[in-house]
Amino acid sequence: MYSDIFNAIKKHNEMMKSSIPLIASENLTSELVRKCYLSDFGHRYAEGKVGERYYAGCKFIDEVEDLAIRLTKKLFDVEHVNLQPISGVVANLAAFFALTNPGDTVFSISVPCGGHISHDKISAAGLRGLNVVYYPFDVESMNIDVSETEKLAREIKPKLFILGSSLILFRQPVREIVEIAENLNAHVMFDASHVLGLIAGKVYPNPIKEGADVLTASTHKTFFGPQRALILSKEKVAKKIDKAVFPGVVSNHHLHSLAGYAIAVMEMLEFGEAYARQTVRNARTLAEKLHDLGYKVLGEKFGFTETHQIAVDVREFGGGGPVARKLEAVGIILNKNLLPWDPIESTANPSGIRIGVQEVTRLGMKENEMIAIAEFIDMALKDKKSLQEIRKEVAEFRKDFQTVKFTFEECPAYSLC
Ligand code: DSN
Repeated sequence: MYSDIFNAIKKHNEMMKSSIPLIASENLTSELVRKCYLSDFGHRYAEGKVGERYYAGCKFIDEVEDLAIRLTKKLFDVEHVNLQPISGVVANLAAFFALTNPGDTVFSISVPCGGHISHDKISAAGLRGLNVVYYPFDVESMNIDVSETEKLAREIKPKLFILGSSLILFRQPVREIVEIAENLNAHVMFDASHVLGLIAGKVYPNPIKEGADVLTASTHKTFFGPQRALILSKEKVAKKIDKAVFPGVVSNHHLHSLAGYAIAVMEMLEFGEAYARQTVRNARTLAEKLHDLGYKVLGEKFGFTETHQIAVDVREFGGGGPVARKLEAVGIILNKNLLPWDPIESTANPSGIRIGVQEVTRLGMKENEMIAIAEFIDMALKDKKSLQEIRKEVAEFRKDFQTVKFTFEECPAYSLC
């Protein structure tokens, strides 16, 4: 029955309302963005570019896409923008088609070191027939080892350097990699899915300004958008990127969420800097508190984090699998995560957990709430109270944070059902 679907959504909303959402790849959209999802744009097709569509009836869709492109150029100060990829993996696949040929060697960050699956053989890079070599990686700084990379690059001569990660604690050495790439006549792309909102908010450097040729990103992690993606690039690769997106890997580009994305860019232009600053402050506060409570938070020598993320080695508590399940039982929702020393096969119970504070920041939480969250985690993992008792306290704590902030009209976090 159709009511089963709405009941499931209702129960999901109730669960989320009383929980602390800490998945680093998620966020909430404002009601203004959500309204766009319900519009007739979601029933239409608009293949092609603004003003050059293959379908009639697109003149108002053109207005929206044109404005979204202009605002995105303003926000990121870039030469070229393509807003048509419908997900981060699709954006990466398009970038690989534009910048490489099958059989080319590319550098990427391995999944245990934080890289995204689409940068690897099992996903988009493999589908393009690329030979993937992993960057030498320094665990202490949780970053690429530039000098070892330079030596290896001279040997293997990659055609593309892929930067950006799913577990990204610190600024990656874009300028240094660009210098290495220039000597080899190779391209550099940065997958900014996780840090797009931090780039928009000017707390994370813009990789295009640092010399990368292409930036791909999903638009819904630290950015305020619905689930879709974009590609920013220098003009010199613009034509190849556009062709790889359409007719390459995208047909229709989901126009209701494109309209929602346009609203999200306006929100970012207005509120992005305040939001990004608070997000990084929150991440540092939570990391420091967890460290004070005795947890093995990665990146200690470097201040734990420069992003929305924190990584914790939880092997002494049974590993990331049992820890994520126990925290879910008290209403703290996060994910188990591979850490650099983990074999790729250990995804069921890796060493770590990854924590993202971008969503709780959008709900209006600040430093004091980060300290409370660290204490809830500690209570649960050290069995200081029963799980039921902590679950109740988490729900009580969450009652004060039920609206989406950093938007033109503050709105309920969960609107359907
Ligand atoms: N795998 C997602 C993440 O959680 O980072 C992104 O696709």
